[in-house]
Amino acid sequence: MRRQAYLSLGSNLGDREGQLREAIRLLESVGHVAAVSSFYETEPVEVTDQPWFLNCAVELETEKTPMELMQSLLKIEKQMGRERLQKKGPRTLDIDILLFGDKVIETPELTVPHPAMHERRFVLEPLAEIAPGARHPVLGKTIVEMLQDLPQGPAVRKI
Ligand code: GSY
Repeated sequence: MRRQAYLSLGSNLGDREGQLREAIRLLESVGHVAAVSSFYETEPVEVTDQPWFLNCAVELETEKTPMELMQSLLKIEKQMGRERLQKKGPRTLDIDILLFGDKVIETPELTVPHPAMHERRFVLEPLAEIAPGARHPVLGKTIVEMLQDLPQGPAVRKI
């Protein structure tokens, strides 16, 4: 069964744009890349003493289960040389599953919807471009509604 997943991609080390573009290319082997947002220059959150990120959102149509998708995304991150040196620190590539159809998943390995997506402008602004009316299955709000609820926060600039 083909499902619609929304992903957040980010990079703040090395050739950020090249890495995002290569990751999107590799995602074609995991499913059909149905939409890609603009790229956004974003101020880091949580660990603020690190380079600014380049972020985007992707809509992926896939036959994989959520766990299979997570494994495929980890493989792409690894293939692109990601090392986890510091928790929430700089990285060449990060791919998070934001939404997977209307599924709600809570396991030790994977939480969907992504537990922080509704608090992150760097996630919601790109996502609002490609899926403004997609609904968070737990909060019941659309992406645009979640974006409107956000206080002004760390900078997010479309490039
Ligand atoms: O969770 C994704 C990695 N990440 C980011 C990010 O992608 N963008 C911004 N602006 N800040 C971030 N902090 C972390 S951790």
